[in-house]
Amino acid sequence: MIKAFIFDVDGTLAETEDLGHRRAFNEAFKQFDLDDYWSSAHYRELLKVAGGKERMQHYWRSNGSPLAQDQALVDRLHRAKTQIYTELVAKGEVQLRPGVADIIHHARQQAIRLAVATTTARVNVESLIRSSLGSDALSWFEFIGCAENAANKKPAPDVYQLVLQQLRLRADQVIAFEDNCNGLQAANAAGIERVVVTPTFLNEDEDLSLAWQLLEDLTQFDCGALQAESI
Ligand code: XBP
Repeated sequence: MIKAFIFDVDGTLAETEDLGHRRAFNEAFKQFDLDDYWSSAHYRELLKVAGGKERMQHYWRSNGSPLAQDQALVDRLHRAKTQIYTELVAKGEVQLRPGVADIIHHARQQAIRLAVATTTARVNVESLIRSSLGSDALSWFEFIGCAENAANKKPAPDVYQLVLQQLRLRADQVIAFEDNCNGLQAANAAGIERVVVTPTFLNEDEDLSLAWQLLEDLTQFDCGALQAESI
């Protein structure tokens, strides 16, 4: 019987990547007088590397730029980017994807526990949940696994393992909701077989064949089937 839903954030709860993170990276580059600019097409490639700092380092490394080695600059840039991102989200510029709010409300009604498993920073998660679901919605999530508490980012299983441990649940007692291949691999590597994947335009070309359910969006997810299963 399913006891918890574990949600990825970026791309799954909301299309944060292009409208939020990419814009924030570009704005931070400007603030630091860097010429770098990431187009949507380029960002689609860069997304294969999870984590904002890791993504910038990968980008400069592949350009042969010395900035890749400058950890202090990467840290300062990432702080600026996070500030810009959370302000964008707080202004309501990023909306939940279709069906997400309904599934969360359904879970609460059915006493299905809720958690988050993401590679992004905790403040980003808090900002999105507050602005899109209301100021008390953070308390609905029993545990938030995020960049600060998982050593290795997706596709490593760390964040999912940590969430399962915190919830004291087995992998077969949860459903994970993801949007991309890194997330699907991370959940599978933690032993979670039921992974519902709802890709966005940024990752629809990825191999998502190992998804338990591959859906356009979460309006297509059948909560009724879960009830039948638990009878
Ligand atoms: C999300 C990410 C994040 C964001 C940037 O991956 O890769 O790194 O793009 O956030 P997932 P930070 O959806 O698989 O969790 O800059 O805070 O790292």
